[in-house]
Amino acid sequence: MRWLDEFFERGSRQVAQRTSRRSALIGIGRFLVGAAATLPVLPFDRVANHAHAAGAGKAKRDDDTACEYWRYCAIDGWLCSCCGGSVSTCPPGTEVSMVVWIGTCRSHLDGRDYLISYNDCCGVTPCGRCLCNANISERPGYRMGLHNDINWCMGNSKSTMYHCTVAAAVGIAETGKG
Ligand code: ABN
Repeated sequence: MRWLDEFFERGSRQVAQRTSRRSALIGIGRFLVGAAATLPVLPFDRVANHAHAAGAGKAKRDDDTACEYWRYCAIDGWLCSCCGGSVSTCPPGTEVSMVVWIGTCRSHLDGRDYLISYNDCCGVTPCGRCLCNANISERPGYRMGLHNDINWCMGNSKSTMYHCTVAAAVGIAETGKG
């Protein structure tokens, strides 16, 4: 059995010559990094978080003091519903702008597209609460009719001071499909 002893001795010497302690540590490190990346390390519940986030998003589409509220899809300004008014009424002491910005927003409630009139409320210093800047379908300033970063109070004769913006649904957008 001497040949068997020599065979294993030769094999172990070759392995020992080819590998060092450093390369063994590198191999173990690589294995651990690979295992951490491919295996689920801790058994925690990710589904609950997603369900909560989806619920929060939907709640905000119904909350007229949140920028995610469905009628604010093309708004740029302070929300009057955070400033003593509501989604469609100006706060007491202000007057509604004569000029408006019209946007089209899809309601998640019935899936239809609505024309939304974004009027500014004027005559009092800027409200400063709940600034929203959604700007869907807005175009740069040189396309005047398609730009919403404008003080619509400028058309009022009494005062051009901007306070906040309301979003009144004024019609249903035609699809053109008949
Ligand atoms: N339409 C809201 C607004 C007012 C002043 C300046 C920019 C935008």
